[in-house]
Amino acid sequence: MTAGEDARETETAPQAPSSKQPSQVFDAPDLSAPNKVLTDAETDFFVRHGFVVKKRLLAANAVDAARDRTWRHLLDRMPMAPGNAALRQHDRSTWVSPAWGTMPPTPTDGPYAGRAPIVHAGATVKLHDLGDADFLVRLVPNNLKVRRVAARLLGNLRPSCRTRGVYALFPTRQDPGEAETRIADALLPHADQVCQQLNACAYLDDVPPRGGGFTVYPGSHKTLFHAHRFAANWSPLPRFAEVMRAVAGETAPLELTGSKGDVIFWHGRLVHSAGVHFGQHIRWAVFADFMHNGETLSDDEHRTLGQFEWFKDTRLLRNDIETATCEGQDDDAHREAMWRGWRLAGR
Ligand SMILES: O=C(O)CCC(=O)C(=O)O
Ligand SMILES: [Fe+2]
Repeated sequence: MTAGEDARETETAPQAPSSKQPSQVFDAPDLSAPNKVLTDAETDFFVRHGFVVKKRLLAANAVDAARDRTWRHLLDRMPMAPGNAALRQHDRSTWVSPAWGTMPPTPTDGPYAGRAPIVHAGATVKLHDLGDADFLVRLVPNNLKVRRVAARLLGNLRPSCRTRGVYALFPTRQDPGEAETRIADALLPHADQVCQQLNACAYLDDVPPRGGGFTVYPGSHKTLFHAHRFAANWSPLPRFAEVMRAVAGETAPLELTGSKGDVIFWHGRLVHSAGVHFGQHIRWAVFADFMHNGETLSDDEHRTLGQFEWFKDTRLLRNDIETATCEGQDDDAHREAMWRGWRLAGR
């Protein structure tokens, strides 16, 4: 497996969309209201499309401080290729197509087994080892404003101990005109593994159009929900690959532009991709996971199932709901199955 595959494709199921729709730049509507954790319009948007954006939910000064700390970590830990100019936080010319040095191979045992602490593939860098840093856990999953929204959607949350880390997309040297013709090819639509109920993607800096914004396939959470045997646990049915191909071939994905401090809440079954990027900025995003506080499998049980992903804050549920029970039933039964146990179902 090449470094590129390691970074961008191990999240994915066995899926190889034969044709893909290009993404459309999307500035999500602000459906919030003062003093409301979540308005009905926001909940309805989430139910319908599988995501909702809470604009500037994180305090700007806390985000700036987190980005500075992330830079320090990056400069500390990332080797540059011999002869490549050093990366500098305040010199944008050094951000373009950085040539990273060689990293040690992915550990096969120990705390980082299965996924390197830092993964880089070309312009993508995933700082997983920063994922449990206090400042990040406080900024995103344990931030009261974030947690209230997650709880309003999902209900009783499992305590959060980490994020997946900071995912940076660096600018590359390319001709925007030419890049424009390759938008669909640049996308890697996929669904994540382990236990997927609710996720957050928080922007640590502004994300302009075609600047790598998190890209979602609206409505795909409903289709993908029924392509799994269980409601939350990774359990693709035989038709999964075909369903993925249909989503990638037929759904116009939305590239979410945004501002520093925006938080995108997305349903765990939503098909998504890192966004196309031919801008000059670095796309900085923190990914976090939320799930119900139910009984989960042990780490060893996850290893046996090939589902141990140390950098995520989810675990397989021991008593997950079987989705197949609503097979052949009407739309209401499907809807009921999909939101069973979620707080939003009983609002
Ligand atoms: O960086 C992104 O925008 C997406 C990353 C992603 O989907 C993943 O790592 O599973
Ligand atoms: Fe993903």
